[in-house]
Amino acid sequence: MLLVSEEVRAAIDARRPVVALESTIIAHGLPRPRNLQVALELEDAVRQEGAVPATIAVLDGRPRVGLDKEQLERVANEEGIRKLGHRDLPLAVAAGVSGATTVSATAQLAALAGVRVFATGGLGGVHREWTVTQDESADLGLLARTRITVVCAGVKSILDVPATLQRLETLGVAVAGYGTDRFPGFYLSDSGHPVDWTLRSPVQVADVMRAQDALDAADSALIVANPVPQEQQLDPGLHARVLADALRALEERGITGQAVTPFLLDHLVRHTDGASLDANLAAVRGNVRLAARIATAWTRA
Ligand code: PSU
Ligand code: MN
Repeated sequence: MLLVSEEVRAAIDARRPVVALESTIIAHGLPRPRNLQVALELEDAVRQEGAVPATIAVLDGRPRVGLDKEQLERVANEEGIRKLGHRDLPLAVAAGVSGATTVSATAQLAALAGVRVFATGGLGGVHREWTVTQDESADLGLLARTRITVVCAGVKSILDVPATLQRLETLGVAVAGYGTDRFPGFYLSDSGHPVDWTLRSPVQVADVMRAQDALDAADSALIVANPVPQEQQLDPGLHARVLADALRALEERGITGQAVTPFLLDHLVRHTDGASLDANLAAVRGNVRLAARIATAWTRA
């Protein structure tokens, strides 16, 4: 049922480095037409680092690992393309529809295909107002039982970051800062919260992955939290103001469920004159390059 592109299949079989990329960020996380450019640019960045990109999505009911340019264009431009978490995958397949995959769905399909390293922007997590809405991204539960290494700039700052870190602890998901002892804040280099572990090279990350395979029977993930460079972060004062605004607008409009994250991200882009987009892109670019280097160290391990 899973369609793995020829290039990705050949790389997996030859144990050459592959990096999985999600498609929700393209379809629902970035404004058009910039989104297609970014999708192509991220694939390029993976190649420049000597790895093979495997962007993941569902097209006409077929989950695909590795998209060609035309398929990437569909993800970026198709009107009404759905957002699919992992629970949606069987429903989308049976209905024959197309959808972009979130972190949870992408991680599930990547693991199924045998891709071990995955890069994204920021993970989903526990939303503010959780006590009322019970809104916690399915990303967390899936990462608790999927053997994959996710390189991200922490969790999205629109979330309740300390609550999300606590959930990751409870769920038994390993978290390490990359070159930092601070948990990154997506648009910001530092979320204001510490991490217990710091990794400083792709080889060190690969060592942890090997140890996971030897010791962890739960098949949980490894989160490598890689901060956006400080000179490219969003101005923290602007971030705080616009985010407060965005959260107010969310409540006023009564937006819930899957629409919450895209609404907040879009609000930040529009009310920071694109500065949040620049920070988001800087973070994703850094993550994609690091993921390629980790995948390389992993295939050599
Ligand atoms: N990171 C980004 N932009 C995004 C997302 C992550 O830089 O749009 C997406 C991811 O696909 C993540 C999803 O899995 O947002 C979380 O959505 P929700 O909160 O509805 O689970
Ligand atoms: Mn949610």
